Amino acid sequence: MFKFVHKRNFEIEFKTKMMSKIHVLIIAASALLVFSCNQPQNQKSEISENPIITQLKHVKGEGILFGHQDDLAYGVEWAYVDGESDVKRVTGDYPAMFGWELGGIEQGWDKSLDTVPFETIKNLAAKAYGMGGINTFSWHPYSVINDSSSWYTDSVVVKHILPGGSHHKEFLKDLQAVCDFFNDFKTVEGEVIPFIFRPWHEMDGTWFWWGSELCTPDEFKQLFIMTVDYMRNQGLDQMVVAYSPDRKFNNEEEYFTWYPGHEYADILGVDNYWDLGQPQGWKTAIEKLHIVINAAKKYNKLSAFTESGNYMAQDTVWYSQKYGAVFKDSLVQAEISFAHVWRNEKTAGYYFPYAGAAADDAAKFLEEPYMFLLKDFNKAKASNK
Ligand code: BMA
Repeated sequence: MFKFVHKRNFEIEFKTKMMSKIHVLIIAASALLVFSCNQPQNQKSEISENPIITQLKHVKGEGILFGHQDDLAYGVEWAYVDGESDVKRVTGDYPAMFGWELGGIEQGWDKSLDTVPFETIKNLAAKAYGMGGINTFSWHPYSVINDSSSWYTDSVVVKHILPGGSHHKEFLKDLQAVCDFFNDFKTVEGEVIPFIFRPWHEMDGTWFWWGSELCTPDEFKQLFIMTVDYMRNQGLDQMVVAYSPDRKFNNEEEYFTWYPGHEYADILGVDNYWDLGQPQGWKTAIEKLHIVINAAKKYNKLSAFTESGNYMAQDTVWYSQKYGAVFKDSLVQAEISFAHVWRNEKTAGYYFPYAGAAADDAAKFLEEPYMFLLKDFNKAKASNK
């Protein structure tokens, strides 16, 4: 079993009135040396970081993990073909990150709202883990207030599902279904599989019932905290949490408007489709990522471009020249951990090109040495820095 301990920042204040700064430094350094020499080895091993965090830190600056939603389950021209993947068809390799959707699990459905059976998700995600990949999960639940989808924005929901709210208990049943899924997400040998959970994303937008027009920042934070606390109390220590607003912020303060606090987020992300659809929009996308990166650096978090994609390959040079332009930026290359694009579905729309000129363009972008597919990621993990 893993034992994960969340790191906290320790601050030490030195009183400098009576002593010179150099004097203080010498004393502090000697004290640290004596302290660390006296620590028994087993005390260190108790603090073990989540393996996803360790891996992402290890490859940071070397490569950005490319991710794709539902990649192993279906593509535009196929579904449930063992070993198949649109990213692999186009590039010759699997993505390094695999995204999955849990919406519908709270309804007691066998399949997600994107029609993938939950058992299949579990098996394919375990397979992805076995191949060396990282899994990230989103959840677009129906609301317990009106039994409508995440995209139904005619009713206030959040405040009613918080502790003390009229539908709190009902919501916890929904959350329990998510916990049950993760508690059963293991390898065939019964090993717990670490995963990223990215709940309540794009809250700064207005298209979800947890969006900015239907709850206050404080209510949203309570929702996020309640969700993560509940899941951690279920023993899901293998979970890494991502905070992932849409692109509607212009500075760090705005970025953190909905932030639940450092204890509740390991990865600072941003979803951004919009800017990359605008002329020169990649410049804006970089600006947004810089805000995320600088915040992550300040608070010792990882940063990620948590969602994007080009709808139906409408722009055949989007991958190399729009999205691709973002990752040419040196700060982005040095700091961003992963870049995830949305699913490939024929009628709902695909976001990674599966054939033709746009697919060649995506392949070209993914040949960049700093974009990691699965083999690149596995190779980098194996190397000692
Ligand atoms: C959206 C679309 C929907 C899908 C939802 C949840 O962006 O792809 O078709 O149901 O995400 O995955």
